[in-house]
Amino acid sequence: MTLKYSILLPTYNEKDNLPVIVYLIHKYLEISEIKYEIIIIDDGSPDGTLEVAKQLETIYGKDKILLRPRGKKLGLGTAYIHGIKHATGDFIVIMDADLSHHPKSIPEFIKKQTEQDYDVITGSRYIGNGGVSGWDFKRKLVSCGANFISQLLLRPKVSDLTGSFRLYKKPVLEKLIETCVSKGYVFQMEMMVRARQLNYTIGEVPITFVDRVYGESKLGGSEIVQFVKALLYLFATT
Ligand SMILES: Nc1nc2c(ncn2[C@@H]2O[C@H](COP(=O)(O)OP(=O)(O)OP(=O)(O)O)[C@@H](O)[C@H]2O)c(=O)[nH]1
Ligand SMILES: [Mg+2]
Repeated sequence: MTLKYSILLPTYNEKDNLPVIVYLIHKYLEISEIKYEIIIIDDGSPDGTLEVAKQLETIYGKDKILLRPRGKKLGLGTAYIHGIKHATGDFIVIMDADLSHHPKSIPEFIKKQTEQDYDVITGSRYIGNGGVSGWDFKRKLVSCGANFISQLLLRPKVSDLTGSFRLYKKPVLEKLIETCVSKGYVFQMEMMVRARQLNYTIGEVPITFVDRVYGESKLGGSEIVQFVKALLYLFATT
């Protein structure tokens, strides 16, 4: 039996990015002969992302593109939960739709997973030839700082805690989501901390994170405060 991969794409105002990311996923997975479906969870984007998604559904087919929209912006965490409910794959890939995560890494994640039957594969900016591109000094400092402090406090043995480009065995992801309490940026980090607690095996693959090309970035002071609070909470409770 061939394994199937469900790729979750949460979107909010990604009308320019969506056709590109879907094209790239299609391209890289077809050449690697990987069986997949793309689940697009759009939260009522005012820019008309859903209309673009419908066109993509027509082009690539209903077996490849599944539209699971919600009426309004309800946040990333619940978008994943919503997407998983509709996933028919054995594995789930979670990635951003803004081209920060390059689909060419997906076959690399899959290869790594099969090497040792890992429960989770996470893309890492901090190992091998991984890295970031297009970030100013402040953003680099925030990301490195967040990762460094998290490493120090939580010691999760994963080099990139705050990243969000990952592959999970479906039941593992379901279990982790059920266990995690935090929302927002810190959610990705908690997933790794809980994965360690539950003795899941985690493999890492280097990725280059590229800053979003279209649309606006929203990392601000309140996100940072929220992150630090949640980090301390995890430190105290795990
Ligand atoms: N369905 C859904 N998707 C969302 C929501 N918020 C963000 N997204 C999507 O989730 C992914 C990650 O969000 P981003 O806005 O890129 O977050 P970020 O990378 O931390 O910040 P940027 O610097 O703005 O790129 C993107 O594909 C967004 O379109 C939401 O409330 N609902
Ligand atoms: Mg982004």
